[in-house]
Amino acid sequence: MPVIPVRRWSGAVGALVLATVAIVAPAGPARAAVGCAVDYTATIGSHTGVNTPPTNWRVNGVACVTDGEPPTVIADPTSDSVPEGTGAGFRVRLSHPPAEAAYLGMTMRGTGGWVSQPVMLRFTPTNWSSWQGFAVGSVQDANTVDDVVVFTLSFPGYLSDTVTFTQIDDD
Ligand SMILES: [Ca+2]
Ligand SMILES: [Ca+2]
Repeated sequence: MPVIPVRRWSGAVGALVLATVAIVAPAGPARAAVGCAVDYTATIGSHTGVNTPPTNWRVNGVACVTDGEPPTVIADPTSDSVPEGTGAGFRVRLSHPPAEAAYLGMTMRGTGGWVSQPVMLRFTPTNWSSWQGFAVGSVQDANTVDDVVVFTLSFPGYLSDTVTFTQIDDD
């Protein structure tokens, strides 16, 4: 992991505040920042304090992570069974805050008849960690096939996630 030195920070004993930080990134093309959590240790006189890494740290506009994983769309559950003619659903959120609000991209691929809400889920720098629900329904069909549909959930700059629903056919 590259180490990017913090050139300047300021504070006052008794009210230590990380007021201004200048980050000098190595020259070269922008790359997804992985594992760029920031730790610092401050030693002032006889006092030593260690911070907790910020959750909204970004490098080159890309959200960093504190656990070594890249920003990702998180769906739950990622698979489920749906009795024919009934409903199910999933919930989704982001692993890290985005730089700006955007709509979740959603595509469906599979077989059989499925219905879903005519809504778009939007994530912002403030609601990114809150689960948002999405309902899906299996349509009654005349065949005896356990149809399957896969939802692919995408967000700009994030790894996608998928949710697979398998119909439990009742014919
Ligand atoms: Ca059927
Ligand atoms: Ca079927």
